[in-house]
Amino acid sequence: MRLKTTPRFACGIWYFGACGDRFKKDGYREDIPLEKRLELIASIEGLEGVEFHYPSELNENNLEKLIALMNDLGLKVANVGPHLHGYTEFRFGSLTNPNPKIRREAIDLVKRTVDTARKAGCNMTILWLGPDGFDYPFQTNYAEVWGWLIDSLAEVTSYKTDHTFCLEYKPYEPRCKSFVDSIGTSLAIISAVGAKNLGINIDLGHALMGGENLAASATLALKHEKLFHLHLNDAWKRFDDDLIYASVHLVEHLELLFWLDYLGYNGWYSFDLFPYREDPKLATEQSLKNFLKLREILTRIDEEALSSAIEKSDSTRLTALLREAL
Ligand SMILES: [Mn+2]
Repeated sequence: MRLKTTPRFACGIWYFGACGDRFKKDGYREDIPLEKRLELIASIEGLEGVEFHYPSELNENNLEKLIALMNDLGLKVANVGPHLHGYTEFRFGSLTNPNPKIRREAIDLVKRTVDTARKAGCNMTILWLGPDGFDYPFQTNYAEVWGWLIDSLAEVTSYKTDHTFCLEYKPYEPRCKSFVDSIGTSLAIISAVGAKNLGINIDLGHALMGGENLAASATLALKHEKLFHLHLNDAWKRFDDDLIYASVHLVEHLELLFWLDYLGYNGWYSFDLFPYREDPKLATEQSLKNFLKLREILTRIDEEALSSAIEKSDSTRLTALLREAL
C-alpha cells in the first residue's frame, strides 16, 4: 500500500534527565542540564519537536535563552503542559481539588502554562491530570467532582480559544484510580465541556494499561475529530513502563499505524519514554527506527488484499498477510 501521511516527530525533554524511580530517586545516571538535553535531542536524526512542562522545565526565566538555543539547533516547541503532578498542594487533586482555592491555583497554573507556550511559539498544551483521582473508597464526592472537572476545563479552554488542549488519560498512577482513565471517559468529558479546542493525547502505554486496543481507541478519537496528539512508547500493560516504541506489542502498533495513516492523522508523533537504564538518545533513536520500519512493513502489504480481508473479518488471511509482510 501507499502511505499518504508524513509524520512529524517530537520527544519529551524530561526523560533525557536522570529518570529516577521510587526506589532510587536520583536514577541510574547523572542528571544533565536542559541545554545539554536539547543538544542531544537535536543530534537525533528526524526529530523536530520538544515537549516541556511548565514551570519545571520551561518558564518565564529560561524561556528566552532556551528558545534561542532551540532556534540554533533547529528544534521547535511541540507542546508545553502544566506540571500539575509536581506540587504538594495538589496532592488531593488539581483541576478537581475539593477546595475551590486550590482548584483556582491549578487553573491559574494552566493559564500561565498557555501564556508561556505561546511565547515559545507553541499552541498546544497537554493536560495530564496525574493527581486527580482517588486511592480509597468514600474518598471522593462523586456528586460534585465531574462538575468541578468540566467547569475547570471549560475555563482553561475558553482562556485562549486558538490554543489546543489535549486530555491525556491514564487508568492509574500516581493515584490508585484516575478520574480521566480511558478513551471513553475522555470523550464523554470533552463532549460535556463542548469546547472545540479540547481533544485527546493518547499515550499508548496508558491505553495499554487500560486494556484498550490502540487502533480501536485512536480511530474512535479520530472519528470524533478529537485525536490531537500521540505519545509513543510501549508497555507490558500492567504499568506505565514507557519502553522503547514497539519493543513489546509489534502487531498492535502496526495496526495502529495503518489506521492513523488511513484516516489521515496529521498531528505530532511524540516519544514519551522513561529509559531508567538505557541511554535516552539511543532509546529514542531505536524508537524512531521501529516506527519507520513498521511504516515500511505496511508498504509491503497489498492494500486491496488487506481491505478485502478486513471487510470479510478473515483472520486467517490477515495472519498470512501480516506474516508475509513481517
Ligand atoms: Mn505521556
